[in-house]
Amino acid sequence: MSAQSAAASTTPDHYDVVVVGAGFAGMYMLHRLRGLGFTARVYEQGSGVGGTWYWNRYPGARCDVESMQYSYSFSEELQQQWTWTERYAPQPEILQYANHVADRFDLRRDIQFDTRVARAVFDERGNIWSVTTSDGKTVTARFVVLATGCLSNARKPDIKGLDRFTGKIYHTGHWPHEPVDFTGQRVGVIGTGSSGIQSVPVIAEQARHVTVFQRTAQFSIPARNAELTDEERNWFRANYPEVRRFAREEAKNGIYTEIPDRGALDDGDNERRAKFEARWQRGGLTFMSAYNNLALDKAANDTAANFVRGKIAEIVKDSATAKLLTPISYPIGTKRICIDTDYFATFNRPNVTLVDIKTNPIEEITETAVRSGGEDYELDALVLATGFDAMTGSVAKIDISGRGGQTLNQKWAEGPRTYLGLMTSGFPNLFVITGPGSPSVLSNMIVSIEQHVDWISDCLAYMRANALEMMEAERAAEDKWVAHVNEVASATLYPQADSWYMGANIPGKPRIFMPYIGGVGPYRQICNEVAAKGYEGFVMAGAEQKRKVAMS
Ligand code: NA7
Repeated sequence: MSAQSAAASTTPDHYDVVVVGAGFAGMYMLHRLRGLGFTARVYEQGSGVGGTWYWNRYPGARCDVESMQYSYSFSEELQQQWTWTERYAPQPEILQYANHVADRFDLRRDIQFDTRVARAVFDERGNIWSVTTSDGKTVTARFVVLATGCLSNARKPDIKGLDRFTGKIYHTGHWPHEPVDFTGQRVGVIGTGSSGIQSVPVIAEQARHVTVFQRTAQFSIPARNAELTDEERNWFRANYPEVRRFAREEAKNGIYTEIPDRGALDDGDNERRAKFEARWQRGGLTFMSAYNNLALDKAANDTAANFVRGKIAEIVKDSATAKLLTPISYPIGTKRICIDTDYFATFNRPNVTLVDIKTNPIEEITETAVRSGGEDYELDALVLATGFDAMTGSVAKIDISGRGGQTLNQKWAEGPRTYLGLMTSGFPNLFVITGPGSPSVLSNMIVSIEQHVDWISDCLAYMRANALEMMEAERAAEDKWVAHVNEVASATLYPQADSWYMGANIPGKPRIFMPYIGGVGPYRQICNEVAAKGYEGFVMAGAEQKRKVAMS
């Protein structure tokens, strides 16, 4: 960014940076840009901040990363002063936190709500983006940052007759703002991912009857959610420097926990069972950190999977239901593991029925029922817990046109390709936060968001200091990175599951393991090294001539 562009940026329709989305990524991006003196405009399609936590208001919605860790670390005052009330924060509290951050850092004045970015076109001669919003306005910006979220494009399934249903239809990822009362109703829930698994027990307490339509059984670990004590909060507050350092540098998934020193088959049966039992009793995502090879070795993975299968058999009284709820078709953890409160036990309630739509797919939805296996399940309301077009869905909704008029959707038709998950060749000055090719959804999202925002901020400051106005991923560097992302993924069990990580939940979507599974620590190091080598693998150019920046 040149001194001239800073002057130009004072006009109302030009910004140094346009940020798309005001979730946790967009908010922190704006805060950093402001701190560096850049002008920025954030467009947000919702009426408020919070992104995922703005939309996902379904009953029982809460984070599956512990609240003391699922929080920003960039402000010491914020992390010392904010009080989380539960081990896993419920959605309303996370949204409250997002609003608090927006107010505390005075972010709203640069965020335009209720506005979707419809189109972004790169002008190669001026190295500038034209960004058109849903209100028909066009602004220009030197840089565009996509902070559009990974699980933000709620997907309505293509089921025959869905629009005919006369009762209310809700999507967990697009839940109404006003309270929904299921009292006395027969409610159908389609989908048993995290959203279904969190909402079914809560809906079952209110509704007359809940019918759960399951296509694939899920592995789920108890959350063991509880009120946080002052002692627990204070421990984190006192130890934040080390907790955050560990999450960034040492933990594979950005979560502070013990790092396992051995594989599952290195222990005898009793010892292994005791370890799994301890993790099960503690609850939460770190169940999968009991051993260091659960994601790598099928025989090791089987020990964990069988442990959980045994728990399901113990909890669920009806053996046929227990069998149906038992995941058998993929290794544990290769579909995002779920964290629940009483999910399996809920099937012991007389008002809850499980329907196997794998064997008997839904034939159609009528005015009043879901029809499967020739049977009509009469319902008053239908909850679609059918997930998202993950990682690329929200980006794909924007018509983004780069060099030579190529669109991003054209370029990514066979699957997303990025360099470091941060940029994609042919689309200069366009950054993605927690995009495909970065640890993203495999990690504590806030750790990954902060890392990307900081990297992008440093990069923009570097460009300004060096009078550079164009940056683009080199094709060769991108190809190498994509190959590396694939290679690391294929060494794991992850590609064996039909998961949203693989794009498998969207008919026709290319099957590619989208996030980078190398771990947040090594990934951060790679990104830092790339920057230290003068942004190796990127082409950078000033206003006058295109030149590759030499190592500084
Ligand atoms: P998920 O994890 O994608 O789960 C969606 C569920 O909906 C899953 O059980 C799907 O079955 C099911 N589904 C999707 N489409 C259909 C159709 N057409 N018919 C029947 N069933 C269907 O989404 P969530 O919202 O639960 O969670 C997303 C992430 O948010 C989660 O992983 C956490 O990271 C937080 P399938 O397994 O594909 O057979």
